[in-house]
Amino acid sequence: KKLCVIGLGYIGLPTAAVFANYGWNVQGVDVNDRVIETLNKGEVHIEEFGLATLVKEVVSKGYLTADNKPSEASVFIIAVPTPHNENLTANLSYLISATESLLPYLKKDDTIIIESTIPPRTIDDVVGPIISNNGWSIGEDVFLAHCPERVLPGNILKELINNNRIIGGFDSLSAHKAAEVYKTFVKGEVIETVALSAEMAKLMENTFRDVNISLANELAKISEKLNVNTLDVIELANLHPRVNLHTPGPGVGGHCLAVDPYFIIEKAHNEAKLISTAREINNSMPMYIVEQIDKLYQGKGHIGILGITYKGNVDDIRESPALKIINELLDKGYEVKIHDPYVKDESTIFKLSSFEEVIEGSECLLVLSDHNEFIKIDEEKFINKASKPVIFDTKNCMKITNNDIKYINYNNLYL
Ligand code: SAJ
Repeated sequence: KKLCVIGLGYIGLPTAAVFANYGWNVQGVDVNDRVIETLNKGEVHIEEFGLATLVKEVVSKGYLTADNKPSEASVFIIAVPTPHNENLTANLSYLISATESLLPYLKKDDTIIIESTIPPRTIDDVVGPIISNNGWSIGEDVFLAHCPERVLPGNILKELINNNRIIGGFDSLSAHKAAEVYKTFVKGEVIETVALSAEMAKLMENTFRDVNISLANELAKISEKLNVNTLDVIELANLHPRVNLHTPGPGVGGHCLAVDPYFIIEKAHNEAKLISTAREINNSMPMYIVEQIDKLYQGKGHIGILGITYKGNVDDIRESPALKIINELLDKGYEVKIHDPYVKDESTIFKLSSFEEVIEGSECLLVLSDHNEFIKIDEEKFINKASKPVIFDTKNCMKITNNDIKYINYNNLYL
């Protein structure tokens, strides 16, 4: 059983490692030589809970190897990024070149699976034709399916195995073939459907979450007008058995929620009104946070940033609202120091500092990611070193006990 995984990022690498752990002979392919070198040493280039141990094990046993081009396999899985272009349409160039790269190695009865998130109709209109134009009859000679990944960064290894899996076939035999592949380790349900439904379901999952978060962010803005304690309201409303308001924050980041809704908007611009508005609201939040800082500090002061990743306990800063907030604060003339225990210096243009450096002389600690490390901080040290011990916790993640610290979150921001 030979499997080739093209794209060794946040999804491809854990997927390759899990298949290798379940008895597949896996070849990982990436265009980045550093990724290949690291992996062949049994090491990982991304931070994900449990991944380093698993990779070390499967590489040392010889079940997982990495290379810069595919080779023959019975199953090909493509997990390359689908970023958006400047005009917010999907950039399918990595997906197209990954598909083309496997054509020379394709043989009868092979299965090709696209895990990358894609706009509706991409399997039928883009990937399918690349394969059939090469002389293959899909559903007879070779098989093609979209099996969108739905795992939560930070909990990927567990969710890969336990979540339900949607298998969208180009045709029903393709769906069946791809389902068999995932049944090697998926404990959740493996549901066969058509490619278009799988594409749309994946996008709607993230869009649902984005719209729901925008509702919470809108509530935060309404609360400012009405002097309402936002977080209390959400907690109370969520006591209703059929209500699940999400949580307001500094904006929505990451490579999924902040990107995927545009794939629907691109294909149904006039109809996707609520989805577009939700994106606008969530995109407005970084500026909204800066406005709150301005109200408190009128454009000058030392702001210490805690956390720049798009969410807690991950090292990913893609589309992170923190980056916009920091740039804006710097433009306005604030002195900004930044601490993030998950981010390596080389992955950001900003200079990173230790917690001690950040609190030194700070007028305000602005919390932008809910890392576990921030739940409890050394409050005494903060009080002693800060110029004013104020915390603005946009993620409502801290437990502050000392009353000498002025602690602000969405509950008391406007009081
Ligand atoms: N956020 C809020 N308020 C909330 C929840 C999240 O502001 O109540 C923010 C986070 O801080 C972050 C962003 O939203 O900036 C996205 O974080 P997330 O934890 O909601 O999701 P991701 O992007 O890490 O992963 C999502 C997941 N999708 C769903 O839960 C529907 C995951 O299951 C998908 O596999 C992943 O997108 C993906 O790859 O598509």
